[in-house]
Amino acid sequence: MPPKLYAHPFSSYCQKVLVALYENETSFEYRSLADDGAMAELEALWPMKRFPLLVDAGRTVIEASTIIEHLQLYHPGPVRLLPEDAKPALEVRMMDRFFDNYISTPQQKIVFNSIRDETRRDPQGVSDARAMLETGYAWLERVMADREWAAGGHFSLADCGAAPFLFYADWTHPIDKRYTNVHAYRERLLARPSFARAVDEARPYRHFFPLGAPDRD
Ligand SMILES: N[C@@H](CCC(=O)N[C@@H](CS)C(=O)NCC(=O)O)C(=O)O
Repeated sequence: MPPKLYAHPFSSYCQKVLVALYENETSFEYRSLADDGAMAELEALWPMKRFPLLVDAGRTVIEASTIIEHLQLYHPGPVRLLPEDAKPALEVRMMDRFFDNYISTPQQKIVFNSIRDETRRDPQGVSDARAMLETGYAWLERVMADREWAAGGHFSLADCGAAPFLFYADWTHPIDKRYTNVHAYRERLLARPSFARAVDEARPYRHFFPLGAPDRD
């Protein structure tokens, strides 16, 4: 039985895993959370109701990064998303944490704030999130000065997350034009067939973007 992925095509964390699956053309059952009943199934498996979630041979795997590591262990393909050697793998994991904690987390904070009732909004939290994104962009600009991919010279787990997170971060808090290395990296990610496919699959849902999706990728 192929692994079963609970995911929504418009979700950044789900796209992170979809990129990994598409990189290796891994067979899987796509249980779309846009379909009736799928959310209830997800909740029965994982009361946090966060997605993506993978079910594979009786194991329930949570968290996008762990799912990608699981896929590499149990369904390896030609593209190694984590180096075999522990030292370069550590660099990949470090960059993966950077994109989760310092790009995606503040980006989501701004979006979630915007869908709250006006009386429950958090202007200080949003201002802190914008400052974190600015600091993150500036740091990444220096890191990407001599890199094609986030870590180790090859497309990796870190790029799987960077792709959707920089995609939505630029919609939410535009990356300044002076960050040319970050823009060039975002473009390379958009041109990668695995992510281009995830972006295409999510196009029908763009009207859901709470801040209003711009008329561009
Ligand atoms: N730490 C989780 C985060 C997953 C996450 O936040 N997913 C969002 C969709 S992009 C979600 O589940 N949102 C629904 C909610 O917050 O209730 C991971 O790495 O997989």
